[in-house]
Amino acid sequence: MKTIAFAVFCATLPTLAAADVSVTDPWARASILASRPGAAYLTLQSDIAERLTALETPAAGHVMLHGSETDANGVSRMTHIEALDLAPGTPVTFAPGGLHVMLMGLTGKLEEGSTFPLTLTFEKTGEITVEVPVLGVTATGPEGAE
Ligand SMILES: [Cu+2]
Repeated sequence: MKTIAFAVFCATLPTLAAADVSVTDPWARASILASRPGAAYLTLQSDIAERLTALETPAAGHVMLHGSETDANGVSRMTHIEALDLAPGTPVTFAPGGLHVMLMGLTGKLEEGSTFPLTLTFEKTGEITVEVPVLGVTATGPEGAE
């Protein structure tokens, strides 16, 4: 019996090894009102050339990938990014004032101390779901929880 179980385990290994993308340090900032969009941040790294094509969460009706740009007058505005390309071995860190996951149409206030699942869809790797902790309203990163 043990031999058979081992053989099955080996046969499934190539599928597991296909997870070339890592999604780390997810976090979101607590929202004051559910009527305002929320924002979530994380770090992506891929061993292969990858592309993030979609994001989804039960916490929001519509999820968008946004960047931030500052124009010649120093006014910053958000830009919608259709798909994010990942170069092999180069981590991409989302942060306030830069790349962020925009959560439109929140189904409820993002309460500090709670978490919500966020599913990212990659062109080759497929779906990866992470649990996003909600930090305080003034948090600036995963270490700024206090
Ligand atoms: Cu935005």
